[in-house]
This record gives sequence, C-alpha cells and structure tokens, in this order.
Amino acid sequence: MISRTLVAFLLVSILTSSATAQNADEAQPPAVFPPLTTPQQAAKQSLIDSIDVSPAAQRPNIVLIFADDLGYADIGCFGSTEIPTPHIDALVSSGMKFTNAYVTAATCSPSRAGLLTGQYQHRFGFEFNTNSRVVEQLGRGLDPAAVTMADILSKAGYQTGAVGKWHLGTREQFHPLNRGFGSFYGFLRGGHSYLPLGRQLFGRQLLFRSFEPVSEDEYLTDAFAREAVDFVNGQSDDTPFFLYVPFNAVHTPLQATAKYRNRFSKVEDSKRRTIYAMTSAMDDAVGRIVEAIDAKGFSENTLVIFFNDNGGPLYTGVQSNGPLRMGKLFLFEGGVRVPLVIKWPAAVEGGSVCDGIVSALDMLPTFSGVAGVTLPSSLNTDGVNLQPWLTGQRTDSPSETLFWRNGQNKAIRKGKWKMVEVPNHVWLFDLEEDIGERNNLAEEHPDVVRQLQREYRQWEATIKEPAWPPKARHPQETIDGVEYRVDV
Ligand SMILES: [Ca+2]
Repeated sequence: MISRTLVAFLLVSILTSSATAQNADEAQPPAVFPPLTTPQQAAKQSLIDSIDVSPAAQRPNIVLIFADDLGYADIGCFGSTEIPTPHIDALVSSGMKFTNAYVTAATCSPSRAGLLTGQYQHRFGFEFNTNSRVVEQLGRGLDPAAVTMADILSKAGYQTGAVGKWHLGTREQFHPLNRGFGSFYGFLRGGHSYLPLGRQLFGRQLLFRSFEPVSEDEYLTDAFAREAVDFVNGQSDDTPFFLYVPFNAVHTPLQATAKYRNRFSKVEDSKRRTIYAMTSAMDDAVGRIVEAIDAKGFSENTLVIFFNDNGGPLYTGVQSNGPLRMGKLFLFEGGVRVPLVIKWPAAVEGGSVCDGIVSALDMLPTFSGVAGVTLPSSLNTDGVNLQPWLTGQRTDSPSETLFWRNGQNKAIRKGKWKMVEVPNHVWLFDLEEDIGERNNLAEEHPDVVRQLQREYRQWEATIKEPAWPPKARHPQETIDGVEYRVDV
C-alpha cells in the first residue's frame, strides 16, 4: 500500500509541476493581457508613486467582505425570515445600510474588476466573465496596467491581504500578490469545492497560499474565516490594514456540512436546506472576523463592509432576490442591486440608512479618502467618495446615474428611472413606484427613453470594446415575450 506521505508528495509534485508549467509553458496561446513590459511597469509604478498621502489622515482599517451570488433577500437585514444572519444584521445595527447599492455587472468576474479598480471594467475591456478553464488558459484577466485599491492602500502604508475567490485571471501577472496584496489565501478561478477534495483533487481546483498550492481540510467558508481571523490577529496598532475577503459562498457547488445543515432540519427541500446552511456558515464567518477585530481592540476605527458580487441566480432555484426582478446574469434589478452595509463606529451612526444610489465603484474612492489618499487626476475613477454620507454630512444621492453593458444588453439608472434595452426592445421603469420592474413605461414616456438613450450613448463612447468575446453558447430567457440573450 502506498503511504499517505507518498501520496501527498506525489500530489504536491504534480501540482507544483503543473503550476510551473502554467507559468512557463510557451505552447499556450498568448495572453489577452500579457505581463507589462519594463517601460509599462515603470509607468504604472510612477502613477502609483504620484499618489499623495496625508499624514494627518485617520487611516482606519478596512475589511471588505464580498459575498458571491447571495440572494438580495437572503439575509435578515434585507428581508429574510428563513435564514437567521445575526452577525451580518449586527453590522446594520452598528453601521449604515444602503438600500440602492449596485455592482457594475451581473456576473462574478467583471463585477470584481469594477470593485477593485473603481472604474467601469469596460474601460479595459473586461465586459465578459472568465468562467471556464479554457477561457482562463487564454490569459484573460484584469488588465495588468489597471491600478487596484490594494495598490493604492499599499502605497498609503496599509498592510494588505486577500482571502477567498480571486477570479481575475490565473496567470502570474493577474495574481493578487502582483495586484497590490501582500498576502493571499484562496483560489484563482471562479468556483471551488467547499468540501475537502481528497481523491477528487485536480488541476482546476487549486487552493493557494501565496503562489504555493495547498490542500485544505476544513469546510472552505470556515477555512476562509480562519485565514481572515489569522490575518487580523497578525496586525498591530501602529500600521493600518486592508483585508479583502471575497467568500465564494454562496456560489455553486451547493455544499454544506452537517454542522450547518442541522440548523435547518425543518427545511424539507434538500437543495434549499443546503443554500440556507451555506448562508448561515458565511454569517458565522462574518461573526468570527468581527469578533477578531473587536478582540484586538480595532473595532472603533475599522470599516467593515458587507457587499455581494451579483444577485442570486435563477438557475439554482433556491436563492431569493425578494421583490427584485430576475437575478444573476440579467441587468434587471435582481442581477445588479445587492445588499451593502458599512460599519465604522468612529464615524458612522449605528442603524443609519442611505437610500441614495451607490455603486461598487465608490469603494476605491471611499477607501482612498479615509486613508488620506489624494488620487492623481490621471488615475481615473468612476466612483464617489462616500465619506460625507457615512458621517451624515450629506443626505442627497451620492450618484445620479449608473450604467451597465453586457454585450447587446444595456441598462442605465438615472434617479428614479431605470432603462433596460436589448435589440428591438426597451423597458423603462420608475423604481420609486415599481422596485419589481413590472410596469414598462417606455411608451408612456418616450421623452425619458430618448434622454436616457442619449446619455447612454455618451457613456458608451468612453468605454472600450470587449477584450474577449462572450461564450459561444448563450443562456436565453423570454421576458415579457421578448428574447433576452445573456452574454456571459
Ligand atoms: Ca457571483
């Protein structure tokens, strides 16, 4: 019988050699975004070096928790009566809840690109997902020239770390450690088993600590909580930190351990019971992270943000987006409006609510603002520094207009209006009266449609064509008798 040690050695050897081959294999097709040339790297560094940091800034710690495919109404503070989420709810009672918060895409990967760069990801061609092994082998990922919030916060003297799902490219030039993060534990692709893989271990499901493949014995959400807690415990008072925790919960595969499933023993549908269990596990993980922050005495001057990358998918059949229409993949509200909570006891009044329009794009300018960073004008951001709203100085809407594009599907929100346009059809909704996007007012308000189309064209003229095409096979849905083709 082969010993466990030998098996482990063989596995590590295989993994290490395949990882090396992935980095060095000349036979692979050229990357869409190859590593930067030396002059390009120098230009990027010079841009980062030009960032000005005020020595007088409060420099709070920042913990950005990013859920995956969470249903809009699957946490207590956003309406769930089925899944207790006391730890996420507690962020609301000691922070600010945002009821009109959006991400920049209805799928995982582009949404992360917009979040981390503070720019519409279309500005560097990141319009479509990078969701299969083949796509990722083609070297698609976050344009290495793009500056991330981790680059900026590192420059501002923050200790930076990422724990969880990266999904912004698998090659070395896209790796979190090359995008401003000082440490990384997690996986680079779009999904991962939550259960220890054992004999199922194969190339596309690699976990890494920094660049090194590792195996994991814990339920993955528990493991990410452990790693995030370890990161917090390793911090000191004299240096601020930025921790990015993109859980893959509650993305497929739907898997949960008995510990969490047993909490929902009355739920008969097995799949539903599993998603509830996965959500509950993530809530526990949030609780462990907050507890670690409290135990270290960091609570007062730490921003804890709970956010989600896109709406709950319809194809699993078990997430709830509450009153919102459709879900992941679609530009209706169910795809792009997500829960957002920001806790920051030093500045934010507990239990406060912001009903204005905010976006994932706002995170980078907000983090820069609180860190005392003045961004150079050449470092473009499409977002707004939310500090005056967090402190209660302002109560108007942080943003007036937001845009989305996913191939042939277009959407704009301007004030109360939301327009979704596909070839040969336009929907216009008044979200103040109709959050569920049921009543199409396009024929009633042709002037509004024309105005929104004009503004959309102006925005569209500022973005790039997609750097790679969508998948050849398109999911398709009939909505109000109209074919809606999803470009993923
Ligand atoms: Ca997602």
